[in-house]
Amino acid sequence: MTGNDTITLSLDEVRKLAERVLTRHGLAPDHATAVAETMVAGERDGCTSHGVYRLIVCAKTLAAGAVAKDAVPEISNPAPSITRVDAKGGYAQLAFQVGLPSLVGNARRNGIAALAINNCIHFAALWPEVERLAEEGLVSLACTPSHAWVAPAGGTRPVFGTNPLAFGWPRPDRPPFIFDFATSAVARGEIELHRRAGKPIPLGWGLDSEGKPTTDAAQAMAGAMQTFGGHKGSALAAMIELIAGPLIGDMTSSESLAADAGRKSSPLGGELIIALDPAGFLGSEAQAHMKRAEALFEAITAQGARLPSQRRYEARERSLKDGVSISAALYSDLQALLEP
Ligand code: NDP
Ligand code: PYC
Repeated sequence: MTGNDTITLSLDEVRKLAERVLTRHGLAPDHATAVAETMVAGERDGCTSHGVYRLIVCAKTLAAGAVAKDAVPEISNPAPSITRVDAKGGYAQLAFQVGLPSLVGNARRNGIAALAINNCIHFAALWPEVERLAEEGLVSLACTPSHAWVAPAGGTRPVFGTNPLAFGWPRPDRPPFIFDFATSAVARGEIELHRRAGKPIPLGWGLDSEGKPTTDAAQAMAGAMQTFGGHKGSALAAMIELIAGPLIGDMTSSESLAADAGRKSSPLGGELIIALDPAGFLGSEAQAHMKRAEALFEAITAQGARLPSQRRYEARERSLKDGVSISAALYSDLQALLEP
């Protein structure tokens, strides 16, 4: 359906469009299915910085030869609770699917387990992964570096990636408690969407090339993005560089940007996912203690504050019923990606 400035698509139409664009650019079908699904999820849940707009980024990354289009992820278990998946230069989504059963099995056996994904191209939101683990009854954390675009608090030159951190907590008879955000003030994708729409960005998101605060999206992208929460976001960004970089034998965001060699492709490197099984900590008392967490959520919502993921679940409900609207300009750019 077409409005003046927007096009409404069913989720199935979004999925087909994403798969067609990805396969048209040479991505193998198993990767295309896995990658498209995360874009559908992003669009469906109103997380547009990681929805179908990412097809433009994928097309550029595929055309630059920066991603292995038919990589076969290789799984190993270097220690009893640790799963490693070498993505072999392919997108992270399929590598996650390959590592998931081992991560879940190890967490159930040992109470805590980790999955290190190495050598992957990563452009995706992390909440689909922690949400998937919550479906298994597991608490989890996920993080990944990206490209060095973000200045440390007090500095003016990029060192960190936008380094997202996601957390998932299963809830009895309800969707899980999930948060997932960049440790920069906002994801770079959000700044790019402002640039595309010709909209200014709020102060606090970025600095221009001379280190001065700017409201110009293009200048912030050319200069340096800022961390959220000053020194606190800066420390978390550093932690993510370390635990999803050197700790798992993979790249920091600076190394990823250097490896990109100016191609402007998606980040290359690793991701760390940690899963905790309440039953491993609590045995037969797990359910009773997990129920106690509900009082915490109630104390938040009872005063009119909202839980992270609440907006996303509401958006999901609407999208499942009515489909999603994307701007006519973006739709036209996506159609252009299908041209020979
Ligand atoms: P936001 O700053 O929008 O923060 C998103 C999180 O905060 C969501 O969990 C959101 O819940 C929650 N939230 C927002 N507002 C409120 C509120 N008022 N009260 C309670 N909770 C709130 O997102 P970012 O721009 O930082 O990140 C967007 C996405 O980008 C993430 O999914 C992240 O994984 C992805 N990303 C990926 C990168 C990569 O390298 N792969 C790099 C950087 C980011 P809700 O969804 O319900 O609004
Ligand atoms: O939006 O910051 C971002 C981002 C980086 C890599 C994937 N998304």
